[in-house]
Amino acid sequence: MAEDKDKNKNKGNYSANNIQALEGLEAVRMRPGMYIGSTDAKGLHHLVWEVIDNSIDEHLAGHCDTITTIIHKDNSITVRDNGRGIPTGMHEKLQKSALEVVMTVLHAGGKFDKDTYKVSGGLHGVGVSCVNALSGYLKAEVHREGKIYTQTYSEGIPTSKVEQVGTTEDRGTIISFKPDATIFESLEYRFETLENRFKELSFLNKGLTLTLEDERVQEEGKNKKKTFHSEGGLKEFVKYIDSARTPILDEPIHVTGKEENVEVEVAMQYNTSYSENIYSFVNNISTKEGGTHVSGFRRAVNRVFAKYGEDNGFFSKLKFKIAGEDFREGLTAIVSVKVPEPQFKGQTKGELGNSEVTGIVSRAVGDVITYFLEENKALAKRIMEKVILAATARHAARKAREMVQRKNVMTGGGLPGKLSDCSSKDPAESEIFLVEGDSAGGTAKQGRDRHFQAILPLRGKILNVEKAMEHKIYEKEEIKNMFTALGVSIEEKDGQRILNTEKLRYDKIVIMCDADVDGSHISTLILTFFFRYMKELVENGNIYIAAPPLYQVKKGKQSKYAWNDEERLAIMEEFGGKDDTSIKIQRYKGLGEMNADQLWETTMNPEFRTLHQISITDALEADHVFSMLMGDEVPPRRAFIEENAKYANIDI
Ligand code: 0RA
Repeated sequence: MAEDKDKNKNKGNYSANNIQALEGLEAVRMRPGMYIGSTDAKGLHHLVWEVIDNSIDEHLAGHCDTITTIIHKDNSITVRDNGRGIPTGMHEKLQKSALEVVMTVLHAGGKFDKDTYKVSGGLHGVGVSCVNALSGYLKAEVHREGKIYTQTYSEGIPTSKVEQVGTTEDRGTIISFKPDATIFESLEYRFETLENRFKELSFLNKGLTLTLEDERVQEEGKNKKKTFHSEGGLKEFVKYIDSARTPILDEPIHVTGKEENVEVEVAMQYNTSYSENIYSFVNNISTKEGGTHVSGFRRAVNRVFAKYGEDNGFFSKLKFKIAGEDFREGLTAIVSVKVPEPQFKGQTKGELGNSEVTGIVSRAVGDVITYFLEENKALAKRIMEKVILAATARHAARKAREMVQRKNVMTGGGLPGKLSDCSSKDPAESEIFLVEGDSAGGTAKQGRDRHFQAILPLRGKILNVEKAMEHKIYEKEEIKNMFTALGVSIEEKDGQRILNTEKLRYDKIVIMCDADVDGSHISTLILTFFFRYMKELVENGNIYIAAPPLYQVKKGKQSKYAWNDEERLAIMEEFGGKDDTSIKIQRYKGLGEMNADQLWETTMNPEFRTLHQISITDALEADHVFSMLMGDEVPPRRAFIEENAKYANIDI
């Protein structure tokens, strides 16, 4: 935070006539929602925020270090601060005490006078007069220049004159109010709600002590009471947020700066998690939707870390570009700015719009992290390693997917060269055979009915999806071909991968492999692939396994196929018994041993073939079998990447 002196340098002497009277409080009571958001529990608590904001402004102006809030038994509230006290002198234009003006004129409070208040705390900025209008009873007590003044109100209307009621050595303002029961749906204050905000405010305003006392609840014979105070400010805030995480830096990086009356304070820490947590505030108000201050912060982080990484050769082995988000994996940061005239945008007005703030934050943060990296080479290296890790993981999976899909789009659905497509464009009648090996592929191409049957030869072994991470999968020609040929794509919705099957080109996808051990291994592989990457197709019943015969049994011109030994023996019996030497048996070692006609007859012709439709349980089983075959479980992402990154070959 800036020096107090600096802050008050241009501060003109406040006098009662600085206060601009604007409009009556009738409007506030007519439409409370317009001023405090709502009349439910949220609006009820908003009254406290409004009063507190005024006291915080006093703190920001360097005149107040303690704010005490009491929840009374009847749910009325008292907020006391040790600021300068609301001025009590005569307001010349209105011929009233400034205190009365501040309390009864909407938007008075001095906040509209830029010279008087540099920083306004309230997002709504409606001021204490709104609280007054919405209170059945309110009492303002001012300790100022050795005297105590009070005035009471009901529904915002004075019920007494401003009176001097005594003398004092203290300074400050005490506001007591009871929310109007005819306006609020709920009158019950929640200790935790106030507590959470006070805790946040103590971090955001280091050195300020906030106390919350609840007269409704007794603890150890006394009122429940909590005090919030932070000397570390945002640094402590970051530690508090990250208390369940493992930090990477010894201490959070801390940034303070001031430019064009915009104050910037940032604290940031890296932890070993994968999530990004950026909290932002404008004039102590949380900006849930971010805005120009958060953009400025992100810009600085991206710019400085990217430059540091490049200048120091950290990224030289990378075959891809690092993205902004890679610098923010495992980053917790609080970005707090104080802006004299904040402009809020967005649906909930939770986004800062002032464009000049981006550059101001970016410069302040950029300078500090540049310096930090130069001064802390070892930590800088750790951060860079983390960035590379994040980038590798992100890039790998996402880019691989994108590539497959981009290619799809670029080629306008251009089909893989290896695909022998069918002539029908109607998915309902179309089938695709995924055939193990080029030679069997060739046979299938000759044997098929080209009207509705497409052939895509695959080298099945290539689909070893067990050891490869998702990204590796997409680098393989076979996989890309599969996506393109089928016309499906993976999309991300809310971080969830979903398969878009709207453009699926074939309703039947038939895996056709040799009927031997190898062949079954390959079907398992392909099935596992579908299970893991195109589960939707399995669920929809699009996946089939073809069943080529194992034997051909011949006698003279007679010929029959057998799918197992039992069938073979039965056919042999039929042809004259197993001792008949004229019976010839051919065992098909592979699809390639069949000619095109045979393959058509036995395996592809819908009239005679048997297709085994794959259910999700089959696929699950395949997945399980496969995992067993290949040994251990799919290694967790991090372990996997670390293991591979060790070999300095980031191209995984
Ligand atoms: C107007 C002008 C000044 C202070 C305040 C209002 C003020 C309002 C509240 C509400 C709760 N606590 C408050 N403390 C101060 C500036 C006074 C000066 O220049 O002396």
